[in-house]
Parts: sequence; C-alpha cells; structure tokens
Amino acid sequence: MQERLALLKNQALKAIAGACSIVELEELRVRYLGRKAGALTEVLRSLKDLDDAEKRSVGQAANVVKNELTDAFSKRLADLDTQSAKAGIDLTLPGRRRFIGSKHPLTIVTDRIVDIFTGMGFEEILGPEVESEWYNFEALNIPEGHPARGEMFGNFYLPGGLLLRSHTSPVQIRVMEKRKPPVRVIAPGRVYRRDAFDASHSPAFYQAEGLYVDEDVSLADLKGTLEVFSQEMFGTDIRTRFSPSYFPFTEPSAELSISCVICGGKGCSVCSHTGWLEILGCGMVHPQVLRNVGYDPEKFTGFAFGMGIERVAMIHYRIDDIRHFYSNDIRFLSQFREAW
Ligand code: 2U9
Repeated sequence: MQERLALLKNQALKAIAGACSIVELEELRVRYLGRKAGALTEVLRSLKDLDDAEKRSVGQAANVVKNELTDAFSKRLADLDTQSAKAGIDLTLPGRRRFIGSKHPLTIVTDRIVDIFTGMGFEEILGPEVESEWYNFEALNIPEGHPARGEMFGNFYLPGGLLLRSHTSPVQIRVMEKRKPPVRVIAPGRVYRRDAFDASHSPAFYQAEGLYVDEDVSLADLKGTLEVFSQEMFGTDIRTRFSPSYFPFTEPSAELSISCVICGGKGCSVCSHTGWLEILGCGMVHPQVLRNVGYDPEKFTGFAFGMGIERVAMIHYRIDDIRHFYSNDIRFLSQFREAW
C-alpha cells in the first residue's frame, strides 16, 4: 500500500510539473484528487478493508501525499498564472463577447410600435399580401375608377384581378367581417406600390395600421391614443399637431406631425424649415366602411390610423435614405440596438 502511494505521488508530481495549461492542470487535479474517482480518493476509500494498525499508518501517509499534491497543484497554478500575466493575458478578465447578429432596424421599430399599442389594449393581427380588389379598395370606400385603383397609378396587379396589397387596411376589413365590436387591432406588414426607388420611396415598404371600433369612440379617443403613441415612440419632450387631411376611408381625416426631433421646432433642413415632421395619417372610420362590413354606423363609430414604418425608423434613428434598409450592408445593419 505504501509503495502504491509512493508511486502515485511520483506520477502525480511529474504530471503536475509537466502541465502546460490551467485546463490540463484541472484535468490532473480531477484525476488524482477528484472526490468521485480521484486515484488518491480511491486509496483513502480502500482503507476500510485494512486492519486498524495499517489503517492508521496508510491513512497518515495518504494524507501527507494528499497535502503534498494539493500544494503542488496550487504552486503550478500560480506559476501558470504568472506566465500568462507575463505574456500579457489577464485571466481575471471576462471572456470576449461573440457577435451573434442583431435585429433589423425595421424589426426593432415594428416590435416597438406593436408593443406600444398592445400596451393600450390593441391586438396584433396579420393578413395576406395578395388581395382582391374588394378588400384592398371597394370595402374601403375607394370605388371603381378612383385614381388610387389604377395600374398606372401605382398598383401591382396579378393575373385574375388580384393585386399585391397597397396598404394593410384589408387586414382590418377581414377582422371586422369576422367579429362584432369592440375591435381594437394593430396590423403591421409589407405593402406594395409602383413607386420610384429613391431616398424616400420604395416599391415595397412596411406599414402599421390601427383600428378601434366600438360604441362612442370619438375624435378625442383618437387624439389621446396617438399623442400617447408619439410620446412613447419619440420621447416625452416632443409636441404634437393634428392638421386636416383627406382619405376616402376616414371622415374627418387628419395628419399627425411631431415637433422636429432634430431642431426641436426651430426649423432645419430635415423638417424643411417648418419645425414639424409628419408621422402618420388618421381619422374617424367612414360610415360607408362600417356599412360595408355589416356594422351599423348609427350604433358604432371608430378611428383608424396608418404610418410608414420606414419613416418612423428614419426619424427615430436619423437615417437619411430609405434604401439603407434594403441594402443588406452588415456595417449599416449591425448598428441598431433596442433602446427601450
Ligand atoms: C379601415 C378603415 C380605415 C387607415 C389609415 C392613413 C390614414 C394614412 C398612410 C400613412 C403613410 C399610408 O404608409 S403611408 O403612405 N396612411 O394616412 N391610414 S387612415 O385607415 C383605415 C384602415 C382600415 C378599415
């Protein structure tokens, strides 16, 4: 037994002296001193089979070896540490973080918009990108012959009278057809228009549209909801302004502007020296739209709004060209973090 101990000790000391890394040293420590299957631990465990006198002498010797090895491990560890420090490696530093990718800025902003509205009781809904003329136009009070419906005017028609949706409004029509009020939904998604591809236009872009229909929904509800949205999205220091507008599917209609995030309202090139930035269109749902889905406009009223997500993202992140979003340049895309 004593011989076995001596052999084990010599083997271990040799191995410890030869260990070149902390990982290797730790493997050796487990092999010799490990609680479960360490070689020395096995010796100590086998003591129970010896008679009393042997138990005492071998036990003492084993403990001496254990202390010697423990000492040797600590010394070698300190040596390896010093070596690393001399080589300019600080083992106490946290490891390097790997770049695991980041969300697309439009995803970050879409998620944020949806979060703000779901926080106010809206439900996120999605729908098809290929639509019929009924859902994309007719139901929204955009009649046949209206300039907004033409192929020339900017729609992508497909064979069979279908088209790529030009806004996400058909998603809300589909929900209203299926449900009775109250309906309170937010519909984000991609839409298509035959537009130029320049600094501020793209033939495919993203929108988020909201709709709230119930008894007694008023213009005050619309203003309050969109003012809360503006402050949550752009900060509590911005001011808001509603100005009259026109859309076939809302009456009255309005555009919402915020005080310019660049100049604070003094006037600069970004806000064309007006001090204001338009961020969305909105209005009270046109009674004909309610009738088209079988709602009684004498009983129910509603408000709706729509915004271009790229525009919101460009204002928020101060991006001057919409084409950056689709360039797939990793140097651009990796700059964006969720800041909320
Ligand atoms: C239903 C009824 C009404 C959605 C609305 C706007 C005003 C609007 C534009 C913003 C910038 C489109 O991306 S953009 O070019 N949208 O100004 N959208 S009200 O109105 C609806 C929607 C659905 C059933």
